Amino acid sequence: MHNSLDLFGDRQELETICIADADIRFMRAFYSKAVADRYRDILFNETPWRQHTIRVWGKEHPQPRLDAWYGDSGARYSYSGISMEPNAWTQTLLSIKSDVEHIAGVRFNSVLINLYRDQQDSVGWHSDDEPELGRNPVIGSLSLGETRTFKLKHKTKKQEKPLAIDLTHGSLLVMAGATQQCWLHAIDKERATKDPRINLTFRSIHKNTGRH
Ligand SMILES: O=C(O)CCC(=O)C(=O)O
Ligand SMILES: [Mn+2]
Repeated sequence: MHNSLDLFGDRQELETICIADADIRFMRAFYSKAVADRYRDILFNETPWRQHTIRVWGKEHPQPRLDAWYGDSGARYSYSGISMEPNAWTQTLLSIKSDVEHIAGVRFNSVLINLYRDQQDSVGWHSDDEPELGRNPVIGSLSLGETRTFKLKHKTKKQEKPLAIDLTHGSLLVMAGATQQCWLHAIDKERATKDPRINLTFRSIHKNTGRH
């Protein structure tokens, strides 16, 4: 099923986002609309979504999105004090993983899936720089459903302009090189009504350092 030609979108171009201290590529039509619709619906319905509580400045808050973590057994992962044991891969996720690996040129052993239920869900400024991801991680980020704006800002160089990329249905963003070391990213809440959006960030956890 994987290699059939109509799996992917018409414009299989990998654009380079030219910014300093980063290596970011974007493929707008990674999946065709039909395939993206199907994966969006399957993942929306079949994922065991959870809402974590995070502690910020000593106060507990429900995270403004739902998520789920999948990976090879042993690919433990933690952020903001949350430690997650991965769910076992599904056939759907293994198919998607293999497609993303084909473009990203690396193998992944885990994926964090986020569900932004509506315009009020968001993710604050951060980088994917947890120690278990190693130095200069390659992150493959697939978006399904509503378009949301992915913002980037340089951590130290004020002269580097912040950037906003619309992550459309079926698009793939690949972040590599120094991107996580030098830039922060976020998805803001919005005022206009938004349908749900699912984002999958494929990652490679270095198992020996994952001792959280
Ligand atoms: O939803 C997105 O596009 C970004 C998600 C993200 O940054 C993360 O899960 O680390
Ligand atoms: Mn991130």
